[in-house]
Amino acid sequence: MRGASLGVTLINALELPLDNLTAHTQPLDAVIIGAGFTGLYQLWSLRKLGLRVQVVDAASNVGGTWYWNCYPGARTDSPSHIYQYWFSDELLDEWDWQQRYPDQAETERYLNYVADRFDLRKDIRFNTRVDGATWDDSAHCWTLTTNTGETFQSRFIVTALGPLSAPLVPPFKGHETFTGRLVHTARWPREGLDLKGKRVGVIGTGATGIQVVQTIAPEVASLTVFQRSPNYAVPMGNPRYNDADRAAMRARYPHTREAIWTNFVGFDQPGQTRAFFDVPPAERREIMETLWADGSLKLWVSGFMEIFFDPAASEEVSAFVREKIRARINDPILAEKLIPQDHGFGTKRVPLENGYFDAFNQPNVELVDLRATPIECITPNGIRTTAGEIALDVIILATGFDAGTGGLTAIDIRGRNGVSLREEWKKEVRTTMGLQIHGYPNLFTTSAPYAPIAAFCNAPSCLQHQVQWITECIEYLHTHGRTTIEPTPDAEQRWLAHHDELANQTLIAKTKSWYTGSNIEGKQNRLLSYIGGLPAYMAACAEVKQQDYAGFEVV
Ligand code: NA7
Repeated sequence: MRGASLGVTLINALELPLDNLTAHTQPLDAVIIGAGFTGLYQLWSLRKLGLRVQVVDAASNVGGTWYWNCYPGARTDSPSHIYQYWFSDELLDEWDWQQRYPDQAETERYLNYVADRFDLRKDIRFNTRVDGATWDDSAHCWTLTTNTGETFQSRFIVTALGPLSAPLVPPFKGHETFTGRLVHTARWPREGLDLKGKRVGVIGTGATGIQVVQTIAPEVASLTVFQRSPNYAVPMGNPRYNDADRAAMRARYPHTREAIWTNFVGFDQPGQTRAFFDVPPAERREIMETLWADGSLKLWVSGFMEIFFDPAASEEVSAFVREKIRARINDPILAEKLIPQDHGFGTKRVPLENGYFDAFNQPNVELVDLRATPIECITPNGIRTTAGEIALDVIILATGFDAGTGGLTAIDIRGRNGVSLREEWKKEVRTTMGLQIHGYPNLFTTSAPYAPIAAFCNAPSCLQHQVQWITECIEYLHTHGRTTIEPTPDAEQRWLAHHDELANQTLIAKTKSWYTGSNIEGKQNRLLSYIGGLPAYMAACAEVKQQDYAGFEVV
């Protein structure tokens, strides 16, 4: 397995040259911000090096995304056999996945199991939000401040914030006047919210809105779906697993754990090898039907790559999906409103769905097309569009996130010479491979812009690679008696130019969505995710490491 060397090299934490620290608080080797998928693995990895590590998380428990997003219907769109950790054979043997696409509760249980199994909690400070982090250039360390008043000093910071941790609450007029319950899906009450018999409005029809709508439609009195942009979605096939299924899955693990690193988006199924237009039309159709019938994201991530580059191929696949959606909706006028026409299939995140389109055939579900009748304001009784007021008891905002950057800019990060990352990123968002930022020594970022994990990757595959790279980098610094690492401006510029060159060839970069930052007013419009594929990204990262961190200043 990749990163196996981590188990054999043990650094004595006391050997680290921390003498310069003005240690009025607890001097640490590393603070990890976030106790989700990435943070837990990063803690396990750095602990293996013998480092003094503290994880800090605003939540009251582990889980990250899977802690906060406990809204009805929350579920992974990656199958369980690739939405997991690979670092422990024991864990792979012990954990029994219950279904192909685990729901939020199952994924959260898994992460809690990992935290207990590897005794991770003792190094996690819950209910503590990091508000600021300031680099001290003479002591070569960071000081982190928190909302509880506790401060930490640390040589390294690893941000494990997830790409989607800063919820977007659109500034609707009258927001505060609503007398019912208004909730964002990513801040769903942990104690639950009883929607039975209520008049509910859902704003947003991305992956989240789709999951919410299909889940609550049967139980609410009325459901009004406020749609600005229709979305493609593929029907999910979600069988429950029995022991025989799990045994077969485990038998494939050696293959799976190799396959994900060689796959463009960190899945385990290869895409089509022949060029789209080299395949005769009837056979293309047959292939699309087979991928569609799989009940997974294969049509998107294991289909024809041309959907990302070639408008003609994109149109043919999109027309195929539109036909499938049309067939699900009884009212043909409504069907046309629910079918995307302004972007190609796969140029935005494709959700899986489980009854979403059928919900609109129910008498208690109504679609409000916000392109025809935009929202004017939220009123004490509900939502007013240009067509009038709709009375509601509950408004659910499924309006998404300030992706990639929002988690980082929520923290007042001050690098060399007190320069604010938040202010710098208002001018231009810059990173080197999504792993470090010039001007911010010893700050390692995961799920940050210009790495695949910012959007276009099976998250656990890409994040595990990032954690391994960061861990090996810190190990290198120690074994070579170095205390800081920071990318040079040239290396950063080269990576950005490479990123832009690839991104600008794609239809994804030309489509409005959170992938390009265009869901946030005033945010720079640039593809967040590195689009050269996970293998190319990993090769670039490996090259940096093999060349003793070429492009990085190591002191
Ligand atoms: P998304 O995919 O960003 O979807 C947000 C939805 O909310 C989308 O339909 C937006 O319409 C809509 N939206 C956002 N702001 C407004 C306003 N002001 N008025 C009306 N509608 C609005 O977020 P999700 O949470 O669904 O998914 C994020 C990721 O989480 C997903 O891709 C998975 O990876 C997991 P728009 O399309 O902008 O017209």
